[in-house]
Parts: sequence; structure tokens; C-alpha cells
Amino acid sequence: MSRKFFVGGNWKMNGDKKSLGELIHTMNGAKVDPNVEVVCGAPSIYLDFVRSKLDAKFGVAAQNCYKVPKGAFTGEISPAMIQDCGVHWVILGHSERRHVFGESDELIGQKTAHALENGLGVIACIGEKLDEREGGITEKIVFAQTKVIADNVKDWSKVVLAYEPVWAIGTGKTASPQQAQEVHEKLRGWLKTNVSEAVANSVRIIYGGSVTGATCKELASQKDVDGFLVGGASLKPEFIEIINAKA
Ligand code: G2H
Repeated sequence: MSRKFFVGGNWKMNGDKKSLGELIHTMNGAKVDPNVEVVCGAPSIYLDFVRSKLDAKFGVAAQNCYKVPKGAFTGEISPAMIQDCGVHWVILGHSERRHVFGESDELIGQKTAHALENGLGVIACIGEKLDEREGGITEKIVFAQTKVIADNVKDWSKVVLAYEPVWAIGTGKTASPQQAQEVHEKLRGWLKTNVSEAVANSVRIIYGGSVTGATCKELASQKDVDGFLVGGASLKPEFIEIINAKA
């Protein structure tokens, strides 16, 4: 089954209207592979701004959301608010949410369920830390994280699974194509056993962690790598090269 290549940009807490406006101008004018789904994760305060400027062929994502529609949750935003800005994706469970802000698997699962119930597509992130990889428990960690997400998903067509080894994030240490392929293949196997063969074959499993123009092509050539979640490089014109990695 062919899976549409998916490239997400995760701008994190970077940019202002001037620099993001310039980046959007570059993206809107670029020649991009029409067979790639592109979604840019913008800071929540700029969601409206980005959605109004970015060409409609590119999707926009929030970088987080809360697990209920509204109420006394200072500082949070809901899927309904995200949709109200014309934005249809959200990144959940990013390692910075897990490890800087202490989000638990349980909370990420609840957010996933609520975001999907409200019609958002979810880029659900998982990944092991360096000591976990060195301790030989990568599989155990990513399977456990995937299980909590899977327990909260009814419609897998709205989910993209992002494998982001924590040791590769923002460190310049990209996982090798073989390391990425090995984990992606195991994740697909887990989905086959624990969800269904159809879901295992159709879900996009994308790689994140220091992806650059220089590393994207070989990673993209791996059988089970269906795209990328790109941080640092998504803020640069180099992002276009990554979008076109398969072209
Ligand atoms: C991982 C990735 C984007 P970077 O966080 O989600 O960031 O490409 O900067 O490692």
C-alpha cells in the first residue's frame, strides 16, 4: 500500500511575524513535490497569522492542545479553538512536552482522544532517551508509548506517528537510516499485532531528530520511513529540500 509522504515542520517557540512571514513567502513561492503532504507547526499565538498567509496547499498544526473543550485552564488552548483558526492538525506528545513540561503518557493519550474527537489530525510523537537506547530498551519504551496512543485512537486515518529518538533532537546527531528503519519496522509490526494489518500498512510513520537537507534523502529511501518531523531545519529555506527528499 502506498503511503503519502508527510513532512511536518515543527517551528517550536521560534520566529516572529517578520521572520515567519519571510519563511512563508519562501514556501509559497517554492516548487514542491505535489505528492507530499506538508504541515507546519506554528506557535499558538501565530496560528491565525500563519494560516492566513501560508498557501492553502500547506497544512498548519498547533504544537499542543488540552484534553477538554473549554474552561478554567489558564494558558491552554482547545482543539475547538485550533479548528476555529482554520487549523486542522496538532502535534502531541513531543519529547519537549514530555520531558520539559512533564506530560505523562496518560495525559498525551487523553489529549489524543479529545483532539481526534474534534476532527483534528494528530502527529503523535514517541521516542526513547539515550540511556534507554543504551540500556537496550528502545522497543519497550516506544511500544509502551504507542500503546497509550493506540488505546485512544478510533480513526487511524487521522494519525501520523512520529518516531523521534530524544538523543537525536536538536543535537545534530541524526539517527542513521538503518537505526530509523529498524525502529519504524518494529513499530509497524507492533501495529499489525496490536491494532490491525490494514492500519499497520496505512499509517505514516515519520522520523524526527536533526533531519537536514544533507540527511533527508537516504532516510527517505528507507522502506518504513514515510516522512519527517523537522525542527531546526524547518525554519530555513533548506526545508524545501527536505519536502522534496523523494523527488
Ligand atoms: C525534533 C525535531 C522536530 P530537530 O524535536 O520535532 O527537531 O529537527 O531540531 O531535532
